Amino acid sequence: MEWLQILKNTDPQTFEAITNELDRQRNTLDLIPSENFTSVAVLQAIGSVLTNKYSEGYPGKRYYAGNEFIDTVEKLAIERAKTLFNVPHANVQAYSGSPANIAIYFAICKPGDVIMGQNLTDGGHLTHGWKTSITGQYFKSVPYHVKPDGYIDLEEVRKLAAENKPKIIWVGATAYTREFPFEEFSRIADETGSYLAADISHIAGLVAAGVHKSPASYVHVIMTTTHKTLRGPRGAMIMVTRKGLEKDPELADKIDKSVFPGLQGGPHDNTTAGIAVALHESMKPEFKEYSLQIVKNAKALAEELMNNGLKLVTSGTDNHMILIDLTDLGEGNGILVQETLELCGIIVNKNTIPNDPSSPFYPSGIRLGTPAITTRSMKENEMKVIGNLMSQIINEVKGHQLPSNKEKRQEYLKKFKSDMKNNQVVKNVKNSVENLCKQFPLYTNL
Ligand code: DSN
Repeated sequence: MEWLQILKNTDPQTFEAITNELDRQRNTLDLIPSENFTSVAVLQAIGSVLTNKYSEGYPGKRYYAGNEFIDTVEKLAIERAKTLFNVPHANVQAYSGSPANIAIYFAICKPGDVIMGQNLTDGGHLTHGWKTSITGQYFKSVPYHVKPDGYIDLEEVRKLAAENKPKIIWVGATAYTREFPFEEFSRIADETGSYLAADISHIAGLVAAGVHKSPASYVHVIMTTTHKTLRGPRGAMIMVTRKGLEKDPELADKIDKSVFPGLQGGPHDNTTAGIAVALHESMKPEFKEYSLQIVKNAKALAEELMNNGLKLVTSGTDNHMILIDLTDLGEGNGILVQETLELCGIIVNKNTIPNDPSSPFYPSGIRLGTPAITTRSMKENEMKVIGNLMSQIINEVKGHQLPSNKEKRQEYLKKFKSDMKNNQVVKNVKNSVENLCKQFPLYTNL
């Protein structure tokens, strides 16, 4: 940890927390599909002196002096985004995915307009119109759903769009394991005159590498975060397509004005530099190999879980993600599986499944994915091992049930975790995970 020596001396407490987190990342299996490990080059860019600068405005049009080199960095990020995603306009300043989506609404919609997105419990994102999000309160949200087989119900999308004439339709989700049907959505949006926005936060790396179909020729605007499969720093980009500029030649300008001065002040220039570096990395042939392997790994892991008798939403995956339907274990038991896996060093997140009989906080599913473990160079053989270890743990959770009385849940969970810590299968799996992590070391150059 030579790179943090100065921090160690000035603030030992923060230093210790950071080094503990590094150890945690090294010694556990990160299966959260929205997480990844950036390169050290990206870490250097985001830890650079660019954090010191204010640069409200855009390259060549700033409100402060001294932005010569910031302009260079932002232009690099913009040009790389345009090339990689084949779009005529990119804004790289949004602080993260949710504010970027709000900026898109601010550019296109007025309060009270009808918006359509994939329902949250069907895999959609909060900012696509869920009731607790500002987007579900300032707009009239008409959500669409998935069919019993877990695939998006395109007939329902067409029917709801025809009836409600939404201003904007979202295609993209946070918990969807199949290719997004951009072309079909584009026909529907064209029929109703709606703007079509693709939220490709989860799959951006796959799209950049040509491993998932690109939405660029089908939608008007694309939003992506930069830290998931794209493997950059925490941030976001909003891109306007040729189709978007045909629909509204001022759309690019409206998006830029919506981000600044509409919603944000100065961009985080160190993050912009990290995005530029990540985009540069994702143009390399190795990134295509990496992205192909993410999908191969997800398919291999899905196969192993199903071979062990587990039920997956859509019975498999096309991308980096897998959703396990745990309803056979009883309602709301996603948390029991998440907590037990964490005791073994396998990090996943509890998630709703379509038609979840329980709630988003105590859902009946588990969401997992392969971007981070693929960054560690794991391949299909390791997926078999991991799928088998996970299945053993899920088997151990069988027979346990989260109380339906909400007040009893915290106490139950405490006792459940302390019992599971002493479970022999949990101990064995923990050992296997530690061994696997040692074989695939992380950040060896830090
Ligand atoms: N939190 C992100 C995810 O995990 O998918 C979405 O905002």
